[in-house]
Order: sequence, then C-alpha cells, then structure tokens
Amino acid sequence: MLTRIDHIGIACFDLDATAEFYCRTYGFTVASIESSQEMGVREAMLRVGGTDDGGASWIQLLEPLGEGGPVAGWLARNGEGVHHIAFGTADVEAATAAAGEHGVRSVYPEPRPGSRGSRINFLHPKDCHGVLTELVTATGAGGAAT
Ligand code: V0V
Ligand code: CO
Repeated sequence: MLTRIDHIGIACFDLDATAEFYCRTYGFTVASIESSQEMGVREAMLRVGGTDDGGASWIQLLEPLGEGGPVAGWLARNGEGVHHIAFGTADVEAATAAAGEHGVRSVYPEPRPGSRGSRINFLHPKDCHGVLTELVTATGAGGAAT
C-alpha cells in the first residue's frame, strides 16, 4: 500500500540558501516553490529521481512562514534538520485508515492539500517511534504522477 519514498522533509531557516546548497553540492534542481498558509510553510521540491511506479522522489525544503506553524516550533526547538519522511501511496485515505487499525493516530481527520497538487496526511511521531510520517497521494492516477 505504501509504494515508495516520496520525499524527505527538511526544515531550514533560509529556503533560498538551503536550496542553493542542495543544487550546488548535488546537482539537483528546484522543480517548484510553493507557500501553504494552512501548513505555515514555504517549501521547495527538488527532484532526486524517478521510481518504478512512474512517480518521483524528492527532497522537500521547508521554511516557516511565520511564528505559529509546526515547522517554526520544531526549528526553534531543534534547529535545522530532517523534519519528516513521506511515503507515497495510491490511496492516502486507505493508507491512513490502515495505519489507524494498528493504533497509529493521524494528525488530520481528512487529507489536506499538499505540495504539487498532492493530497496528504500525517501520522503522529509519538506513534511512529519518533518520526513524523507523511502519507502522500501525488496528483494524477495511482499516485504515480510527478
Ligand atoms: C513534534 N514532535 C516531533 C516532531 N514534531 N517528533 C518528531 N518529528 C517531528 N517533526 C514531538 C515533540 O518532540 C514532542 O515530543 C511531541 O512531538 C509534541 O510536540 P509539540 O511541539 O507539542 O508539537 P505538536 O503536538 O504541537 O505538533 C506535532 C504535530 C505537528 C506532529 C501534531 O508537527 C503537525 O501537525 N504536523 C503536521 C503538519 C506539518 O508538519 N506541516 C509541515 C510540513 P515530547 O517532547 O513530548 O517527547 S508541510 C508538508 O510536508 C507538505 C505541504 C507536503 O509535503 O506537501
Ligand atoms: Co512533506
């Protein structure tokens, strides 16, 4: 049901400087930059490579938009670093419900809009051995679009 690693989310203080580091050091390119008031972030997606279901894997850089959101709080406590991992699935609702059957709480009752037209939910880090875990269905059929 979880078919691939969609992205690793990395919290940073300065999105442009961090993106520049990833592009210069590894040769990645920035595919998109979007802001989400709902999530309290400005985020960049850097495409790392394709996957065998036709999707892609990404590095997601997250800069807080203001003081209030989850990334702002996390950065204030921890500094920069890996904030979450995201698994790709064709059906985010079903994957969230399946995790729930194992006692894993989701952060939202229903999926919310994510990067690049995706639909996302999160599993609580306290139920996932300390890892904030995102489930993502990419835009397009079968979770396979980039
Ligand atoms: C908090 N904790 C974490 C954590 N954030 N543990 C691991 N990884 C993280 N990222 C721990 C924290 O150390 C505490 O542990 C405990 O959880 C409660 O912390 P808190 O500061 O009170 O945090 P909460 O409960 O206010 O918020 C935690 C949750 C929040 C997971 C509910 O981060 C959240 O709503 N996340 C989902 C939305 C999100 O992260 N959006 C930004 C990415 P102790 O001290 O009690 O042991 S947006 C995105 O990825 C997009 C758009 C996309 O991919 O498309
Ligand atoms: Co994410």
